[in-house]
Amino acid sequence: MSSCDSTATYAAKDFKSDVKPVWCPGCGDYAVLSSITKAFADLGLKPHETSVVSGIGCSSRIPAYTNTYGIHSIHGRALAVGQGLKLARPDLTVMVAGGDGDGFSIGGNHFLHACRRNVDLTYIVMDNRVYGMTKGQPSPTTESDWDASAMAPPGGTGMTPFHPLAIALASGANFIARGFSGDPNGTAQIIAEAIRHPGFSFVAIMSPCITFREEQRDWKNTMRNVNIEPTTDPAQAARRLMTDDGFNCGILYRGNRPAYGKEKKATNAVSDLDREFTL
Ligand SMILES: Cc1ncc(C[n+]2csc(CCOP(=O)(O)OP(=O)(O)O)c2C)c(N)n1
Ligand code: SF4
Repeated sequence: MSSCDSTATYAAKDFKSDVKPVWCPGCGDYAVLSSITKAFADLGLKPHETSVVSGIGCSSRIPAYTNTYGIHSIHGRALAVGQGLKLARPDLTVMVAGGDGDGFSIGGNHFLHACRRNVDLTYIVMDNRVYGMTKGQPSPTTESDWDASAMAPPGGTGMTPFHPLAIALASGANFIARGFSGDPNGTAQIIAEAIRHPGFSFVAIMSPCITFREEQRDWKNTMRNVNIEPTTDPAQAARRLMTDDGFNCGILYRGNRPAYGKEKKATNAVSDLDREFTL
């Protein structure tokens, strides 16, 4: 990260690194990167007070492209790393980001427990309903009959897709929203609200993989903003989510559970750790 002035204000471009993304031209993740950097700037954050943590996947390359602290961690473990970082450094704004394979398949158990633990961080999943980086295998959010890739079984997996937002709600997530890469400004606003909200905030961003799911280009005709007041009632949110067709964008649930660790500050003093491990 280049040096930062703690009195300066930073624009979205200042949160982009000099590394040129290697994503396929037209990948939705370019717009998600812009929404994230716009949200950081709109909130008046500073690069040296912000961090982006990811797993592995095309979408998980995002820490390299942001001019903040960053950890490009291990496939499926981004939330474990991000929660540890936030507990050790509560002064940092922590964003965890990655794909649907990373977050809901190998990382699925971390997702459930991050929702209920409620550490104050924002989790962005760029959902393209496929494993992009490894060339087109079905992910937990892939439609059960999708078999357009040589990597998918004929006739599809036959498995009911994972419903990330409903699962987040059932697991205790405090802020649940859906964005679309085709609406970068609207998505930036949602991300900014998610960062502002105390506790674990989950934002699923529908972000087309135009290489392995070309038909997702059509999402621009199906995604819609729902201008509804976010509910604080989990039962109402559950009804909304279970009757939702997967294309409603906006903040769908905003709970008010206190964030984990507000009272229990993590200590990273070496003497305390030494004492804990003394036999
Ligand atoms: C432990 C481990 N298992 C498997 C892999 C192989 N792998 C790399 S990325 C990936 C899936 C990526 O899909 P997703 O998270 O949806 O991200 P996308 O590439 O679509 O953005 C897999 C299975 C790995 N790197 N490490
Ligand atoms: S393979 Fe798909 S997800 Fe990966 S960079 Fe290309 S378009 Fe994006």
